[in-house]
Amino acid sequence: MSKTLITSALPYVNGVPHLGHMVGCLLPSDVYARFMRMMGNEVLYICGTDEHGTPSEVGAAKEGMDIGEYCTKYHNRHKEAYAAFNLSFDYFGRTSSPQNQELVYHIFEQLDKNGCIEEKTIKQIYSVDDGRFLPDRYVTGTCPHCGYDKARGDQCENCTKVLEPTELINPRSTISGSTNLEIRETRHLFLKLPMLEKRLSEWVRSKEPFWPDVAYSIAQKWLKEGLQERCITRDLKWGFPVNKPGFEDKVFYVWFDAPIGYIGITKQWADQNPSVRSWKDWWLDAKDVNYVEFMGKDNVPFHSISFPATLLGTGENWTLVDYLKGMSYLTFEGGKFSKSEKRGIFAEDAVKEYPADYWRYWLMSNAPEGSDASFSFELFASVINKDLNGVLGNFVSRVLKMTASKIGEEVPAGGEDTEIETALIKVLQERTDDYIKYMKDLEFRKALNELRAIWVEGNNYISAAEPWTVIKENPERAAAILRTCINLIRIFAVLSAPVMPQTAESMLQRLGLRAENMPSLNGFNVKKEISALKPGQKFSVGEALFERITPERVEELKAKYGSSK
Ligand code: B3M
Ligand code: ZN
Repeated sequence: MSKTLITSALPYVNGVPHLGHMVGCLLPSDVYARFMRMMGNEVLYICGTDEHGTPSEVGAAKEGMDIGEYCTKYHNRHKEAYAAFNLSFDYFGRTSSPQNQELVYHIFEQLDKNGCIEEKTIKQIYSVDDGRFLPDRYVTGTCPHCGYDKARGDQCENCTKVLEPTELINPRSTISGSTNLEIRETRHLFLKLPMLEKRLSEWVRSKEPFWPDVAYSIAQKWLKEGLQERCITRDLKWGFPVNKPGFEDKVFYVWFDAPIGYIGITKQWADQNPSVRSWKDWWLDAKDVNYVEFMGKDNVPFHSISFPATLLGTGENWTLVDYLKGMSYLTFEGGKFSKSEKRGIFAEDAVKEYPADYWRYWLMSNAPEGSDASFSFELFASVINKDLNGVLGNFVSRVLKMTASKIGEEVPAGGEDTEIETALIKVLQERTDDYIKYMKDLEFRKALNELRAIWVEGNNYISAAEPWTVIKENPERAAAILRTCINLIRIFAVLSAPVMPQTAESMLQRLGLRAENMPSLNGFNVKKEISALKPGQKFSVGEALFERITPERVEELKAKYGSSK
């Protein structure tokens, strides 16, 4: 069994996740983790909150809370929202854990020992009114590259360029809005990326055929522009204090400790679960690990350049990413999700309106893979009504109701298959193979297209076979058709399970089956699976699988969650 390590970018603990965050890394990583488990792989799926740095300091100050308590409060909120979305992490940890601190210190010591760290005196923005240095997000201003006027000191959200606060035009303090800023000198530690450039570019080149275009081109662009030394310490209170004499009053930069957090969180998990593998089996001198990372495209530079360089610089044999899935953005009703402007639907509210599977299905079939995608309640309603109600839900209820009323609540016996079934098996096998291939290749939109097409084949089959007509003349043959249809429900449940786990479970339950006993997707054989449910097996019709979303509800949702108009 091969080992698949999956990480989703660690969401900043401040604030709560909206649909854009969900589809930007969390949900696709979950679908992939579920899929890989169903393929029979040993999967470790890790995520957690990114707790250090200015975002948390700013957030805690806004709420007037102690920063540690603030992080715990929001860590729990993230955890609950993801549980409600059925994200199947093996562990959801925290970058502020002692385990992460231990790893950060170790990695830093190795880098320092190998001459990859340099001390430099630099000029930093100091706010006279706030009485402090203003690193990273404590400064807002105009991006020198694209002119975006709300660029943050660490990165421009608009053009994704990584910035130094001093590069911003018209800088102002994020804390007070003050423009009474001075440049003062302070001493910091830098990671000597130029020294690692050659090894790094060889490594990036070795990934060429495997990384999706976005990720590979971002990494190449960075390498072409030439790597610069990156400051890895900050004048902040919140963070891991630097373990080097003379720097104890500074902390490590959040982007230094956050990716190491993937390893730290694995160690947190292993420490709490003595029966599982050692964290090293996944991360250090690990064998047969295929490591897949999910993230928004603005995170790609950190994952394809600075984090791998950090690990390479230790001279130790750390697991490096094999496949990096960088997602584009999801917009809300044509604009940005914005908490402050009360626009956009947040994960914890979304599941109060409709079950998680509605959102999971919509988001995955519209995943912003190649380019940005846009969410609107109209689109949401139309997809749910058409695909989930009209195709999948309709098939399930039609088949079970008809069988129950004409024959009884059990898989019917008798009758022979004909060439219609042979043709059905052939087309379903082709589509299933494609579905599995796209999932393996992390091409989610294409995979979801196939999944929908598989359900459509069920409807085509029942329309062509017409059991409701056949039953009058030839009840045996009608029994065979309905038996095939009930088996299709099971097949649809199994294939849909990575995307819609609760729906799959509900479909299986109706057939008296349990989700734990689903067949492997590896080598999934339609011919075999289509007769897995034998005559006599009891079923129950149950409620409709999905609810239609009416135009009135759409208006209601728009009024409640805003639209950008
Ligand atoms: N917290 C950025 C973000 O949430 C950052 C990711 C860290 S991954 C190690 O977009
Ligand atoms: Zn910019």
